[in-house]
Amino acid sequence: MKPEEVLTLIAANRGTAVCIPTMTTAPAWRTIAPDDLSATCAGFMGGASSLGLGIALARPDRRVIVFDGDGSLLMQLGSLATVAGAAPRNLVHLLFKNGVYHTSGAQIIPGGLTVDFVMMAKAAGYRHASAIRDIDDFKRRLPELLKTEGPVFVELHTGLAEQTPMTARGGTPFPQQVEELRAKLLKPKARATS
Ligand SMILES: Cc1ncc(C[n+]2csc(CCOP(=O)(O)OP(=O)(O)O)c2C)c(N)n1
Ligand SMILES: [Mg+2]
Repeated sequence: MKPEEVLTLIAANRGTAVCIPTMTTAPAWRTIAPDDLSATCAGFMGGASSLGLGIALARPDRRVIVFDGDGSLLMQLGSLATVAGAAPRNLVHLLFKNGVYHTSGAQIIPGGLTVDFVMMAKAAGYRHASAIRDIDDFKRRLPELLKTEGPVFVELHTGLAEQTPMTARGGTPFPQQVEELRAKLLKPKARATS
């Protein structure tokens, strides 16, 4: 699957979900879904699901969709147990499995494409974990996956993105993204009554 096609389908189906892109999904998402409810996990390999978990726990009324990288998840495998242990019903953890550290030069990740992240997520305790290899299958299953009780994990077999954060630099600085997301998500505080 082309990551850009996957992201385009997510943009069409996400509704009011908060999205957390990282690595090569970040520049593509900026183009496909500008100004939406999202915060990019930049630089912190394996941090996307933790960022998503925090938002999911703070806002159980909203879906949170994490777009993770396979090299990043390998670096923070413990995050699977953290997410499963917290058991957020509204979290969807999508893994963009391309077999390489594309952002840093496309070096092959440990195990290449053979690592079975679905088994790992299931073993950690995710309520649902499955793999998708075909874009038509993804299109068909996505609406249901976004409604499934989480934590949901999906290993998406993708090719390489057209851009990486190194070839397409820019984007809103992280602290500003957080401020903007906070402003959009926070309801005005109830005024104190005397
Ligand atoms: C601890 C740490 N080591 C190395 C890096 C450098 N680095 C930045 S992105 C990246 C590769 C990310 O690969 P992956 O998560 O598979 O995402 P992809 O680029 O393939 O979308 C690396 C090694 C880093 N940011 N942090
Ligand atoms: Mg990768």
